[in-house]
Amino acid sequence: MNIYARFEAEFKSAGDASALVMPDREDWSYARLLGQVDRAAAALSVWGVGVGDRVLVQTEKTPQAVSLYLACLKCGAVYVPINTAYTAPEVEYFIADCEPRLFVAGSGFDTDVRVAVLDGAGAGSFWRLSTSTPTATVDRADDDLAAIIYTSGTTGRSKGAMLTHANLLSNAETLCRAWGWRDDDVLLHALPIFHVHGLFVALHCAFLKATPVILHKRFDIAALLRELPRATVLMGVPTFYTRLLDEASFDAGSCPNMRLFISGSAPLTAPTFAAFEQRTGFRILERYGMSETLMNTSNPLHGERVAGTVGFALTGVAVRVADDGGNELPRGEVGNIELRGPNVFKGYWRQPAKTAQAFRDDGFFVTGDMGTMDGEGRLTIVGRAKDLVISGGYNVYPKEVEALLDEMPEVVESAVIGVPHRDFGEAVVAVVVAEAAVNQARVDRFLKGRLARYKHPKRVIRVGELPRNAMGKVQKNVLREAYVDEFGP
Ligand code: MCA
Ligand code: AMP
Repeated sequence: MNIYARFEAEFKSAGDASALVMPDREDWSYARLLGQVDRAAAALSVWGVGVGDRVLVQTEKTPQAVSLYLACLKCGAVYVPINTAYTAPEVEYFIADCEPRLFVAGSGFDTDVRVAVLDGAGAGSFWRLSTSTPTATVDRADDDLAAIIYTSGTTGRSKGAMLTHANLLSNAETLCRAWGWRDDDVLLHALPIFHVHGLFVALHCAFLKATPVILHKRFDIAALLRELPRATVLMGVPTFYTRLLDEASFDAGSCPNMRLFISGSAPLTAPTFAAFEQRTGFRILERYGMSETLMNTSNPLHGERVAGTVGFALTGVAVRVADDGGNELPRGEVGNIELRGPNVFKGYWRQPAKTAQAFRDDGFFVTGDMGTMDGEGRLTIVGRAKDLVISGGYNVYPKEVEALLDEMPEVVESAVIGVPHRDFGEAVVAVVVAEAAVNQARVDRFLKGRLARYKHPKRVIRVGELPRNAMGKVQKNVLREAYVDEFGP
């Protein structure tokens, strides 16, 4: 079934109830959201978008952007959102890879594909000639594509994870049940909507029950504190919680209606969990997911939420900790986290070899995360087999940064690592061997316009040589240990 058909039925019953609540403008009711989705669907048709066509989207977080996402689902188009921080060369890669019928951008963009501007007027406006005549929601089979989410890549190039209507709907229903979504819930939404966390996990829970979403353009601590009193659920990356704790005025009185603080996308440390409980009385519920699999495990709504663990397999999801051959290990041992279930993606867009590599013969997907499971089935993530830095919930692939650094004339070689950082959890650090002095400012200048800002190293360290093992491979663990206190103990 088309997941939008489910939302549409809920939206129709909700009628004039608030859908999107914005601090700086009039609320959108569910009736208004339905109308805007129809308008956006009509606009997609004007722009020539048909069933199965990719729509690449790089726009700010606005109610119009939400309606565009829903319209893509409604029309059977494949929604491909990308980070607004990406630079032109990064965007060119996604255009070449997913071959969109239409690229919807926040502002003008110089490229060969058809570009519509979401928040502008004139000939390039996405909304030109669109009408609000309702069109029928296109039927979709369970394994038809709903979205492509670009992610990871040990090679440094992103791969598109193909997510189906059934992936999205089954996971949304599972989460609604697991987290006991209520008819009177009010979600405070301050995450970006180009990743699974903000786009699917957060919005879908609210949409399945047609409950209000307080839509913040971005994470702004002052705005968040203002809106917290009327929210019942907040979903965030760990940085949200450390920043809330940095606010002296923040305590239980700041969130009188709250019932659930949820954290994910990066490890929530035990000290943050404990400090949050001490300050507010709330035990943050941590869950674990991936772009390829949506949500896999969650600490319980009722029952013990254990700091440092990501809880139990969600209903219908099989999780195992296995050796390198895919054999399940005894409880308590550390191994590869592997999963299977209706949440697991269809494969990597136009990458059959990479898709085949990622799955075991029995259908389990190898996540690249390392973990251990206790006797009760509670999962703890202990590290990553993949070379990946997670900074403030954003993934940074060291290879991508290293490849660019190595293009600098004075750089002989580089190693990019993640080291502990109070605000971002991990911060990107570049360790370089260089023929001439190379400093932070020089690196920033070189990377400007080539690499999104959040991927830039927050520290550049020049060394005589990189540590290598007997095979000649750079020992990143040695570097991580050497610079563990780079941003303070
Ligand atoms: C911003 N900057 C960052 C980051 N964000 N640097 C490193 N890591 C970051 N995450 C840099 C900017 O480039 C800029 O640098 C400076 O910080 C200020 O930028 P600003 O936009 O004002 O930052 P911010 O508003 O403070 O953003 C921090 C943030 C944001 C709120 C933590 O990064 C964020 O919303 N993260 C959530 C990401 C997310 O949704 N992840 C889920 C994906 P300069 O000043 O030098 O120019 S993972 C997922 O979906 C899976 C399935 C899952 O399990 O959930
Ligand atoms: P992405 O591929 O961008 O969706 O990022 C998914 C990765 O984020 C996972 O493979 C994990 O490494 C990490 N991740 C997500 N949630 C958690 C969590 N609660 N604790 C630790 N790591 C997490």
